[in-house]
Amino acid sequence: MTPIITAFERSPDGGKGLARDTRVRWALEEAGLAYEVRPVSFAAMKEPAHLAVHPFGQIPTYEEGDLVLFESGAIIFHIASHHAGLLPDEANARARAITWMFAALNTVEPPILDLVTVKFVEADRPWSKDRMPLVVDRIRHRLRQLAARLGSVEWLDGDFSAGDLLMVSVLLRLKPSGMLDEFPGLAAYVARGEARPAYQRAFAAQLAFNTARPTG
Ligand code: GTB
Repeated sequence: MTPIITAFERSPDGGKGLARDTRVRWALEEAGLAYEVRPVSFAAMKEPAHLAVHPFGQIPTYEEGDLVLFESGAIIFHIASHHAGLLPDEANARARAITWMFAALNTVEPPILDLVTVKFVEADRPWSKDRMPLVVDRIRHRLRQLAARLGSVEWLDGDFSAGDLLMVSVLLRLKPSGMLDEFPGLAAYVARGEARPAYQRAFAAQLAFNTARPTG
C-alpha cells in the first residue's frame, strides 16, 4: 500500500527543505518506498478533517491503510522498523541507533528551535536581544559535545542510520545561521548526509512540490 504523507501546501521556506516533511521523504527514499503527498494549507491544518489525523494541527502525517501516524520521529521509526537500511539488525546496535534518534529530537533540536523562535517569533520583544546570546551559547554547547562524540568518523555509530538521518535533518535547520561552519566536523557530517542519493531525491521532490504547482 502506497503511504500518503502530508506537507505544507506551500512551505514558508519556498522549498529549502527545512519543513519536517523533508526528513520523512528522506526516510522513505532510503527505504526505497514510493509515496504520495497530500498538500495541506495553513487553514486546512486547523480544521477537523486534518485534526483527526494530527491532533496538533501540523504536518507531517503518514497514512498507510488503517495506520495513521503523526510526529516525524515516530513516522521515521515506523518506516525504519519495517524496511531495511535505516536501523541495524543487531539488537544493541539498533538500540544505540534509536538512542541517536531521540538525542536528535530531544537534546539537539530544542535549542535549535529556540533560535528560530527568538529570531522570528520574538524578534520584536524588548528582551529578545538579551535572550539571543543565551540561546546561541546553548546551541554552541550542544554542537561542541556532538562534534566531540562524532570525532572523525563518518556516522554517529557504525553505518548510516535513522539516528544520522534525524541528526543531519536537525542540524540542517542551522545552516542559514552560519553556526555549523564553526564546527567543520559537523559541517562535513551534514554535507555527507546531504550528498546521499536518497536525500537528494527527497530534497528535489519537496522543491518541485513547493515551486512547480500554481499558487491558489
Ligand atoms: N514534533 C513535530 C514533528 O516532528 O513532526 C513538529 C511538527 C511541526 O512543527 N510541524 C510544522 C507545522 O506544521 C511544520 S515543520 N507548523 C504549522 C503549525 O504549527 O501551524 C516546522 C517548520 C516550519 C516552517 C519551516 N520553514 O519555513 O523554514 C521550517 C520548519
